Amino acid sequence: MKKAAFVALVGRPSVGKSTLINQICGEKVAIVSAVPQTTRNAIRGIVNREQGQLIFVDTPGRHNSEKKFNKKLMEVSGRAIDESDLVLYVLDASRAPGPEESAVAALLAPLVARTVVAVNKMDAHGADYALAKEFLSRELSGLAEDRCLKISARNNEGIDALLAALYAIAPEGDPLYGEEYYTDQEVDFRIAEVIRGQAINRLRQELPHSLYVEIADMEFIDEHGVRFAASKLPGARSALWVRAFIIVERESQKGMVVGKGGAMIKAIRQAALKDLRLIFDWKIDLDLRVKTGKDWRHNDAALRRIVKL
Ligand SMILES: Nc1nc2c(ncn2[C@@H]2O[C@H](COP(=O)(O)OP(=O)(O)OP(=O)(O)O)[C@@H](O)[C@H]2O)c(=O)[nH]1
Ligand SMILES: [Mg+2]
Repeated sequence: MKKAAFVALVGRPSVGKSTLINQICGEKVAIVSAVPQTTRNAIRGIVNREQGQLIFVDTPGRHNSEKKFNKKLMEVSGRAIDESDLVLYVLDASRAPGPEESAVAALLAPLVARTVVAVNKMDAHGADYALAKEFLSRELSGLAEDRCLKISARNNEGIDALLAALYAIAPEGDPLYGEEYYTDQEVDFRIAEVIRGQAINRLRQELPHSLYVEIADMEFIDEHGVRFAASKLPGARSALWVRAFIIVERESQKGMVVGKGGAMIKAIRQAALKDLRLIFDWKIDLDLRVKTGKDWRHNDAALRRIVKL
């Protein structure tokens, strides 16, 4: 019988969970940036090997803060852990573990029998595996020796051994997804994330945290030029037309996203289109605009829509 398991990727912000899920799946499933708390949703990436199917669930980085927005992200992470068979705990070897790392280890301690640890960024300057091991033997003491692996997600090193360790403890089961799938994300979510990724990587200070992307309208255009609502997929789709908004918290932030003479929004749009062409086969036309969603991070209804559980 083959194996099948949900594997939650868990760890502090910026340890490289999303970089890792992308390497494991061989596709850009989740957006990556140097800004902490980039991931806001549980994002699935599917891997099929001879041993069976593993469904990886990328999660928001675990951070200690009482802010409404952070608490929502922690809820997403908590739920993904609860709903998964296995946990892949990711640490950053180039940063000494502090109280926030201890909080993650304490959360995972009761789950140690179904946890595999990846000590990431072994390529980085100052990476210290011995320090990470010492931390783990103290704070995740039940972890078996062969369940802790050195990796570099960025350089694609150590991934096969990591997968082998996960398959070794995965339960038996039938695959949930057909082999042709590597993610189950909706088209509109994926497009919004690609745009957000390109925006985050170009903007500074508080802006990456202050923005989200909303797909306002989406139509497929068939080979005869007939337009269809995105929900009614025509057989042959030759093009996709999308109108999206980058939404910021304050009126004063709009100008920074638009840039001088519109240069910033133009660069975000072009880079997003380049990414989207790699993901989708269709020709994509993107109408990208900026608007204000006042203080959306403090608004329950907005948060429910943006950080879906
Ligand atoms: N040197 C090095 N950098 C890495 C590695 N993996 C990820 N990074 C970098 O670390 C930063 C954060 O990577 P992400 O994959 O977005 O981290 P994350 O854990 O998903 O972060 P959140 O979504 O905010 O929780 C990016 O700048 C990555 O390029 C690695 O193996 N080595
Ligand atoms: Mg991430």
